[in-house]
Amino acid sequence: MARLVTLGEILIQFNALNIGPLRHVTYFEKHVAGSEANYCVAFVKQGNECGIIARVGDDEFGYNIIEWLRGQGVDVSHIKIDKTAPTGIYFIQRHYPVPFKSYMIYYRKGSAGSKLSPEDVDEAYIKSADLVHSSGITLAISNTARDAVYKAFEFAKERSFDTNIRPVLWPKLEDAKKEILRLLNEYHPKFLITDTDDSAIIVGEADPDKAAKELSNYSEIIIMKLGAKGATLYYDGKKYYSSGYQVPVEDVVGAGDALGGTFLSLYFKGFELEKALDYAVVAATLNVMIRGDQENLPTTSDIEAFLKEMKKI
Ligand code: KDG
Repeated sequence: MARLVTLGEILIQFNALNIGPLRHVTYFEKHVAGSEANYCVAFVKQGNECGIIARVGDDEFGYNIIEWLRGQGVDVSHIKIDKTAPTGIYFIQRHYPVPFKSYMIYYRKGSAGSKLSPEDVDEAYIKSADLVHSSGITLAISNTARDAVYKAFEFAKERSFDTNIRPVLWPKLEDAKKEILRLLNEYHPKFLITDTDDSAIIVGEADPDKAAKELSNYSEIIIMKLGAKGATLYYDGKKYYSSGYQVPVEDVVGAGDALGGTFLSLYFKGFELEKALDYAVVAATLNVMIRGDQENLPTTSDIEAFLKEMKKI
């Protein structure tokens, strides 16, 4: 069984029950979210192990996160309770003003999660993992969180990185570019998960093939997420496109993490890369059909049931 360790902020998500501008939304539904926690649950669902290094507040939301993730089979032994700051939260506005899009409104500045620091990174724990994963979100939330990623990557056997640029978390997009390129240059993570919005910022290319060519200077295996169209994999000079499925869309937030976490887990289970991508696209598809980032993450056999019945678009 493979073991993943991720580092990042775990958040409480309040997802609007109705679509439209939040000023007119009365009811919200609560979920546990945060990109690296989503990766962990997706990884565990395929029968592997995952632990997350993070901080939560000494509050109901912090305990909600720990209990939920423990229930999903995630190793929560390295989630610290920070008494000095609250658990970060965010709201999701859905399908407005652009249908099928979701908008995240964060209340996380100074949160416990952003206080993640190198002292939270246990060298032995990192060394026990087959893979260490983090994202551009963790580089953005604080200098100490960024330093924690560097420390973890230093001790990691193998690395994975999702560019996940959230523009509001960066003072300017130029900073996102600089910090992400610095990390890619220093560690050359084997797996790089990205999309064309992010590649346009990082390497100045929104064309997936051209962007992947640039990014192949840093990573061996690149996944370009293409939203409802699916995703393309680039490896060994080859390209493999896996198209998406037409399904009703409730909320797209978290779909990329579903895709990345499922792909990585199946890779470590010994799947061929292309088959792992096909399965990962199914995980992302199921993810957009509900509110919440983790509740619809499928097991391998759920994915197989889907593939038996559903046709690609
Ligand atoms: O990828 C989904 C995440 O963006 C969401 O769960 C919230 O982690 C989050 C963030 O920082 O945007």
